[in-house]
Amino acid sequence: MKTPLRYSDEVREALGRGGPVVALETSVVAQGLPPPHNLDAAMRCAAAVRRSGAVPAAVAVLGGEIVVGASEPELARLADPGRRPAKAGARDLAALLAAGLDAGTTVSATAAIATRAGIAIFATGGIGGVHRVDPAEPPSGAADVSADLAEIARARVCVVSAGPKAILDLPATAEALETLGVPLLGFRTSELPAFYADASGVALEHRVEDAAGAARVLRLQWDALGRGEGVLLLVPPPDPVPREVVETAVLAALGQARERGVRGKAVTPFLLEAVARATHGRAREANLALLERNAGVAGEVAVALSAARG
Ligand code: PSU
Ligand code: MN
Repeated sequence: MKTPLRYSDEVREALGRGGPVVALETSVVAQGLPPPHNLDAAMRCAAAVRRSGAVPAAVAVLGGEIVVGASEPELARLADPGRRPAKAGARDLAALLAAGLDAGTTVSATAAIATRAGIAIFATGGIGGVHRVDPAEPPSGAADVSADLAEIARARVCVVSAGPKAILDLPATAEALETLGVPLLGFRTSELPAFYADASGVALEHRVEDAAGAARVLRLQWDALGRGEGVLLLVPPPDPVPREVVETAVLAALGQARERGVRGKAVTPFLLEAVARATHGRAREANLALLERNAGVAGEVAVALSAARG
């Protein structure tokens, strides 16, 4: 059976010559941001990758096919909530393909597809992680942990993000990543960035000062040491919101999610939208800016890695 992957001409050509390519996730388009911000963000990310000298490859599931290098009309189709695109984690891919559906790909699905496609670098806004536990609930032992974490641990990709989303339990997410053996690299920072918040309070042991420094660590991790884990490159958000402002909005959002009984895949999109509303759009502005910044840094790292590997 052949892999149901369809490449854009530009992406196929770039991969064929070992050129720099950056995969972009699209759950942020299909679920993470409302129109018109979602398509706008996708176009801004693609442009940022190009400015760095790399080729953008938006990844999506469209009509039962995995597209690597989705076109603007294809992204517009995904950005239309009326078409009810699914949210694809890595485990959903086979079933969604069999059903012939459309889906935005989360970090976990994008990591799995990038590995399959031979793309080493990908950009997102914030990764999923360990959700906060409701202190009012009895401990059930069934914590909500994003599939992003386990998938990054088994995919040889560098995920460029502004850290785990601020709606999460950041210290617990950092601990989970340590257990999974995923290296954390600060990009000119020694503190774990907190998505759109300006601080997390979680220290980072390792940092790099530029894209060449990041590429050196990636080559040591994968080429020299033969490690199979992905690497998280953590880029501070360019236009952050004060931590206290985010925290107040997150607590209110968590309360609303609890009242409405929001569960499963709907939790993250619900919380992001509630925080955007509670901050009068301020959090969304920060989200859009960091998405573009991460795509640009990912492009620089892809260029450096492709040059170093010759
Ligand atoms: N970054 C953003 N907005 C998003 C996401 C990332 O700025 O919506 C998406 C990513 O696709 C990530 C997903 O994988 O949110 C996490 O969802 P969950 O917590 O349900 O695993
Ligand atoms: Mn979850």
